[in-house]
Amino acid sequence: MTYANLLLEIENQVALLTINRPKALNSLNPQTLDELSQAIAALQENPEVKVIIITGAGEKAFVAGGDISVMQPLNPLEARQVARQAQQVFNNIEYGAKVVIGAINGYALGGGCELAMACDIRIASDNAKFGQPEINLGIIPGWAGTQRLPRLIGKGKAKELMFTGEMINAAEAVQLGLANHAVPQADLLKTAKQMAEKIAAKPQVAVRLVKEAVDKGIEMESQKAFAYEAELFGLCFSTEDQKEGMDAFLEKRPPVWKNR
Ligand code: CO8
Repeated sequence: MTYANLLLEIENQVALLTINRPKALNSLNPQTLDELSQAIAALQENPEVKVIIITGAGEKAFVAGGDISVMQPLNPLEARQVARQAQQVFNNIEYGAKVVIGAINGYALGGGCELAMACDIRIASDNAKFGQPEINLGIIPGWAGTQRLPRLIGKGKAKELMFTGEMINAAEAVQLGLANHAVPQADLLKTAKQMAEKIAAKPQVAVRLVKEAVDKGIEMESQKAFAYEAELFGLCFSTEDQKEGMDAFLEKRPPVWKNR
């Protein structure tokens, strides 16, 4: 499948999906969002892919937000529809089966920061800038930023970023827990691929269940979340990989995962 505004490479069970509109700093217009939706859905189903990396084309931007020229004339119902549409795409990233790593290679602003936050892990290059500058356009974040940002960094800091619209750099993002690591730009994709391959080499049912336990459990009241974790923990004991992992440990040999 080829896309007008995305590039896709698959190597060593890792898909590298690049948002490719560098002239508009990879801002997301409806076509790019549609393509992102299709590409994510296809990669979630592709048995050759275990981990997905999302990045932006060029050295300047991951994604500089929703395309402001497209948003400018929207009426309230259209704006609500655009908000729901992108939220759905980002939900398919956060709640989909595969691990998604954001390789944040520059500006991650507005909808770009919201896309980054839907990823499971964010690795930032040293030139990255994160922010929710919607306030400067007279709007609020509409692609779940008001919800994912406080969940990631706490209410106070999230409100400060959204009230002021100020950008933070990669080191500040790491300090706040918005990015997992900051690396030199030249090392960004190598670091993301190494992490992706490390995760791809783990037993995939357990990887998926970690993701489900965290993403669904965090939305629940704690006693229900503990019970949910116990259910998923029990489910691990229906897999061949649980037997293999424990046999291998006791036999003092490396495990051979079957991913089932
Ligand atoms: N939308 C459309 N075009 C953009 C965007 C954007 N978000 N960001 C940059 N561009 C375009 C510029 O217009 C410019 O185009 P051209 O060359 O044709 O004039 C080109 O990209 C390069 O940008 P700049 O010349 O501005 O580059 P600078 O290095 O001077 O500045 C910045 C870089 C600081 C990133 C600057 O471009 C900027 O401030 N961009 C806007 C950032 C922003 O406000 N993002 C949030 C947008 S709102 C959003 O994401 C909300 C999503 C939820 C919507 C809910 C549904 C309705």
